[in-house]
Amino acid sequence: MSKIATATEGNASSPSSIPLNAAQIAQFERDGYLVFRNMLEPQVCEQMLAVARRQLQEAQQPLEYEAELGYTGAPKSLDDEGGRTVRRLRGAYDRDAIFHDWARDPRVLVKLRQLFGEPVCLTLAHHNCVMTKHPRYGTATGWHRDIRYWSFAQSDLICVWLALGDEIESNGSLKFIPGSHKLQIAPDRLDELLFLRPEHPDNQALFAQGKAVELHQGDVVFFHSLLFHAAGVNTSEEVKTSVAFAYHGCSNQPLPGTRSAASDDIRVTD
Ligand SMILES: O=C(O)CCC(=O)C(=O)O
Repeated sequence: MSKIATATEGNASSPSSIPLNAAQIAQFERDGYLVFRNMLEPQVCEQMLAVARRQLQEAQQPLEYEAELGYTGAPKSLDDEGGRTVRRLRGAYDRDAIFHDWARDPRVLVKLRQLFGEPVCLTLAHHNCVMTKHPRYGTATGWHRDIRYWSFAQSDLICVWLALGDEIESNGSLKFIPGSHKLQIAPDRLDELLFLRPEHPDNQALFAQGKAVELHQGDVVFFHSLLFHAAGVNTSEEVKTSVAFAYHGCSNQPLPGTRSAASDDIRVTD
């Protein structure tokens, strides 16, 4: 369990969105992540889970399958046993109003506006998904920085990750290396997919600093796109389900000709 201080958002029916205090802003800058307990009401989380389960059942596209990623332990092809195990329900923003509304939730946006210090944009190029970690065929994710998914002028995006249920060690909770968003990492410490090489001697001390961050239904974690993080496998019987969106300051534009530039980018605050 993370030892970092956390905030409880409390009653979402209140129209006011609680801004970050100075200590939280300093904590995000130092550690690269910030946890908020109970930001979203249980009944909304349950509604999201019901939508996600139905869409999984119906295999509603666009989907990303474990077999397509090819991480260790993943089915080798879509036609192998477990080959249709879903990793991401992609395009969450357009899947259902409940995800769309969450991406624009004032409780999230007021905080992002403070952290970026400028108007906030939502990128639909990656994340923008319901993440599922299935028992058995759901794979562990090695230590990486999410910036590998995007191409922006500055590597300064923030992922907002919402837990729809328990995320604990036994079902593959997230682990973070606090402060690692500020580290310069020599290219030879990374593999071709930009994961920290498990066998590289210089990476061992870094792995030892990893902290598991347990989340429960309605908890939210913000983390910087340069923060190294990882997650384990799901040894429970239940699918672990989370919602992930990514944001950037609107002056930080996607690089022309990239996938980031080809996707919609939506200004979500003044
Ligand atoms: O395995 C997980 O749940 C972590 C997912 C993740 O960090 C990613 O796909 O970038």
